Order: sequence, then C-alpha cells, then structure tokens
Amino acid sequence: MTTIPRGSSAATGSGEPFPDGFLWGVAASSYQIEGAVAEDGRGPSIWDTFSHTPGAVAGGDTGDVACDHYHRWPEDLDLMAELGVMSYRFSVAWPRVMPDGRGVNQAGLDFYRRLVDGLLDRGIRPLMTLYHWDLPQSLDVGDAGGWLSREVPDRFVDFALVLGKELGDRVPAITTLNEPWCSAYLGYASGEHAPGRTESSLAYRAAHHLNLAHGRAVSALRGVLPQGADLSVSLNLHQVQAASDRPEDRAAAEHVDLIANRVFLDPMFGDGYSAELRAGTAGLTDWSFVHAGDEAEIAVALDSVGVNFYNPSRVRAAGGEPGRPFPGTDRACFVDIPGPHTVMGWPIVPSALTDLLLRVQRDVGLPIEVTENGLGARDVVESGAVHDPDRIDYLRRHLAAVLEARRRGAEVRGYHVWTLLDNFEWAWGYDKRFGLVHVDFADQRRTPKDSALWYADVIRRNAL
Ligand code: IFM
Repeated sequence: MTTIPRGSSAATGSGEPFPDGFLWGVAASSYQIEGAVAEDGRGPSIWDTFSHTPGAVAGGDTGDVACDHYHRWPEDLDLMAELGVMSYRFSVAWPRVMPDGRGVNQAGLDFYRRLVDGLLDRGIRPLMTLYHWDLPQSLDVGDAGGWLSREVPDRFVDFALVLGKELGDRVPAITTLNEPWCSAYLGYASGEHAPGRTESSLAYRAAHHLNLAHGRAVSALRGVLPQGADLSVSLNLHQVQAASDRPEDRAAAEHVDLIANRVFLDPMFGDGYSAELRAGTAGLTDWSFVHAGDEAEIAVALDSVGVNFYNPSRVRAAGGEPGRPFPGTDRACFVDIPGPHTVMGWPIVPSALTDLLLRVQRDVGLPIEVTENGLGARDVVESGAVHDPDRIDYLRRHLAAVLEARRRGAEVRGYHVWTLLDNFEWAWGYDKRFGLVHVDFADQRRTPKDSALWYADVIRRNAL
C-alpha cells in the first residue's frame, strides 16, 4: 500500500481560513481511471471505439487499463483517506451498469456499490457523476445516434433511475452531466472527442438532448431519492474575454457566451433558449429539435451547481488572420492570453475563477461546488518523490480566488482538485498528468506528489 509521508515541507501558506464544513475533495471519471473495459460484463463505450480509432488519441493511447482502478480501488480510497479528502467526485461508467444502454448488469452495479460503501467506511462523501462521456456504444448507432437521438435522453433516465434506486440510500449527492459543452461541441463539432463528428450544426442538437436528459433525469430521481438528496450539474462554463474593445471582437465574445454558456444556463435555470441564441445560430440550425414542453422539462429545480474551471478563453472575431476556430461557430477564434501557461497550453489566470464564480452566483443563485480545478504537467519521479511546485502554486492561487469569490458573496461550499491520479487525458493520452498522485503506467505504482502533501496540509488546517 502507498502511504503518504507526514509533515510536508511544501506546507506554507498565508493561513487564510475556509469556513467550517468546507468540503475538500478530489474528482475523477470512470473511463480515465478504471480500465477493465471488458470485465464483468461491461459493454463498449464510444470512448473505447474512439480511442481505438487510429490517429484519434495521442500516442495511440486507450483507457483499456488506465490506472486499473477497477481492481485497485481500495488502495486508491486509502490514499484519499490519508490525504484527509472529504468528498470524492467519481463517475459511473454507463456501459458497466447497462452494457448496451438497456438491461442492467448486476456485476457492474455491484462494483459501484462496493466503491460507495468503501468511501462511506472511510468517512468520504460520494459525489456521483452520472455521465462523464462514456456513452454505451450501442446507443450511438448511425448518423443520428448518440446525443443526436431523442431516444438517448430516455435511456439516460433509465440509467439514472437504476442508480437512484440502487445507490440513492447511500449517495447523498448526484451530479447529472459533466461538462456537456465538451460532449456537444468537442464530440460533434470539432471531432476532438468521441464520437468524433465534425459538423457545427450537430453540436446544438446534441446540446439540447443533453439538456433534456439532465432535466428528465433530475425529475425522475426526485421520485426515488430520499429527502435532502443534493442534485446538480457540473458545467465547464467559459470565462470569455474579448480580444479587444473593437465592436466585432466584443460581439464575438458575446456570441461565444451564448453558444458555450447560455445554451446550458438559460434552459437549465429557467429561461429557455434565448431569442439571441436562436438568432445568432440561425445559419446553422433552426432549433426544430426543441419540441413543445422540452424547455419546461429542462428547467428543473437543482440544489447546487458544479463549476469546473481551468482557464479563461479570449476570443476575437473570425476572419483576417488564421486562428483556432471556436468549436460550433465560424464567428469566433481563440486568441492566446499572454502570461504563464500549463503544458496543455492553457493560460493560468486565477482571477478568472473569481469572476466566473461571481457570475454563476448571480445567474444561478445556488450553492456552488468547484467540481474540478487542477494543472496538467509532465511530472517525473526522482528518488521516490515528485516535485511539482507549479501545481502547488496553481492550486494555491485558485484556492485564493475561491476565497476572494466567497468574500464577494459567492456561496462556494466545496472544492475538488482534478484529479487524484494521473490518468487517461482523453485525446491527449497519458502524456499530460493532472494527478496529485503520480501513476507509473508500467507497474501501476502510485507515488504521492509534493502537491498531495501540500493539499493534505491545507485540508488539515482548513486554511491556505
Ligand atoms: O480530464 C478532464 C476531465 O475529464 C474533464 N475536465 C477537464 C479535465 C482536464 O482536461
């Protein structure tokens, strides 16, 4: 068993306290860590298919083995407990529980029951994500399959109900979708994610069906969960900045806010799809996939909202110089933000997290949990240790940004580092590491990094 050395030399801080009861967590997802893709009746997911498609993932990497968490979960839960983690956000592999998206696979369900009981035994709150991108492959058949299909939201309700009925007595918090922006725009417009479709117009249909799946699942879950269950959604809202004060760049930023943020926020939190969104996307879609009554079904009451944040986005109007197109539109391009960047090429701007949390508080008005935040790097083990001062600095500054948002009125009640273990980073494969704990993918050895020791100390002191 890996143990965490006591007394970290990395433990320094201003001593600024977090409120009593602040939930210190880590987050992870099924396909990125579990492996065991063909074990105990699990069916294939769209990510199995995509990662095995030549050229889709850097280095030809797949999630076939990943961190082997399916077998090593007790050790991984012990690591969390040693860190003092209070909340673990994990996701359920839909095809492990419903291999072809329909009938239930008891062995798959039992795995999650053992995992949840293991968390409770260690005093860790399970925060269960229902969908972190591993759609059963059999629900993605043909051109109109996957999230393009109106049937998939109904199958998602079946899945949510199985989990609600079977695990709802012991899982106090459920978040429906992780980053539906990625599912819709990277999966259907840019093709960087499974199922790898590359038509901008499809992203809007997918986004609507994800929204519908969310709303219907929440309504169905309310009928089977105990009173007091906490239901949420985890959004990677873009903190969008205009590249300049030029009217065309400001318009591009507003357009990106509409298609990346308000396409989820407006229907989920009550207003339906806005006239601006419909007008702004008129050349791409007529929104005829939104049926009468859908928007009311999406606008269900939630108990909290999850915010995933890594970096802001700066955009300019498309045209003129070449630029990286913003997925799902030909009206905006990404522009680099000067200053330090992570190895992912993502700018490090902690104040943007404060701004985003304040915006969410204003627009949504619910308690907030940061459900993901962290830094990707190329960490190496040296003499049994992993020195990752950049990650410590990133986490410290983003936690300070959370405190600042709280001071200014945002009701942020928890924070989850992405992530516990180095893992399968989607189209980037295994090269970029986000874990507090280093994983040697040759022998599955876990080595807590300096950042893990630092985080344990922050948790123990409940202060930065
Ligand atoms: O690894 C991902 C995670 O699955 C979703 N949010 C962003 C992380 C880092 O890219």
